[in-house]
Amino acid sequence: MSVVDTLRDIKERVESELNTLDGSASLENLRVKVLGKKGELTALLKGMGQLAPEERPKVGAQINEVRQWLTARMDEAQARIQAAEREAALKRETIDVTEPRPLPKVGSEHPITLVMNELIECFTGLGFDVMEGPEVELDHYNFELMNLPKNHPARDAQDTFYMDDNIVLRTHTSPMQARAMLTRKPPIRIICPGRVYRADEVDATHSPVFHQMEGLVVDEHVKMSDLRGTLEVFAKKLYGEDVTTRFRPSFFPFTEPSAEVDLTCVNCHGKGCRICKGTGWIEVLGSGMVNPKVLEMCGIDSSKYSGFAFGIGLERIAMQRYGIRDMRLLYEGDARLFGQLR
Ligand code: 2U9
Repeated sequence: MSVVDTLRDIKERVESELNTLDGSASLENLRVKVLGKKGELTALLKGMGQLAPEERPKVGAQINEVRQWLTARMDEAQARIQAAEREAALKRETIDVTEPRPLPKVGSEHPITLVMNELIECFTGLGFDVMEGPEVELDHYNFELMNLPKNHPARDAQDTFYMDDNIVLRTHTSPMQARAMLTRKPPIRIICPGRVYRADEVDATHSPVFHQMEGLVVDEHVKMSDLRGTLEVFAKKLYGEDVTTRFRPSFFPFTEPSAEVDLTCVNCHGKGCRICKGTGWIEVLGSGMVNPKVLEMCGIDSSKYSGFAFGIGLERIAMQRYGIRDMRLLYEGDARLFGQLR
């Protein structure tokens, strides 16, 4: 076949192959096969040695012309193929923002936090301030000012963790109330929520770390009926209008007189059931009139002022409210439990 025929043949073949290419890889193969170092066109150039010297310039020019033509056609094809490939990739990789996907797992606030916030809401609505303070306390604030001198038998019930003889993990948030009395003038109306500690064994109803909220009111003419009225409002806000309170005599060194406060059982509304062990009442908190000795130790004139105080264990409220039977569940952080609570 003459060089001219071969060139025509190559042009026709390349032309038809360019129309049926299925991607940039096969275009590259074609380019190498025709224009590469060992390609068909290079072979033709190498074969020119066998031609008559006078024919060489003409044939050389023809081969170069075809090379330029082929290069231009392949560049065109490359641009076309790359555009198509980009288009296909865009289609393939498009994100469908309307496609439903699994919802992220959402937890909730901890049951203790839920209860604490609810109580704070209730008491701030009644005009109480919130006061927080250190969990590591001086023995003086935690015990002495609360009328629990060293060797007092009631210290047994509030055994705690001693850093040294004078520094303890607080057993109640009462030290903050002592600080309030020492630094403020009556009228004082505060609640002190927070974490407290006792040297207790862990079981379904006890933990060495737990939470409470204490309240304190000091003013002129504060009476036990003010305590009862305040706790009645609290009971109804928290559990509903048909709930009422029952006071039973009790003892705390820091209050005199002292009372345990029961609320109508929310489960049976006072009829008696398994939850209230048939009594119709549920024990919820402790309270009393602030012991005049405590007032005096905290710099308040007990002949002019009186006060009431109460203490609420938050774990117990959370367990009643959310039907949690074992206190340990509150500290395990299992999202399956907390995810259910709102
Ligand atoms: C001052 C004077 C008196 C706080 C009080 C209780 C009764 C009480 C318990 C409730 C459940 C502790 O968390 S609990 O186990 N507390 O029964 N707390 S009166 O009395 C005070 C506080 C501060 C200055």
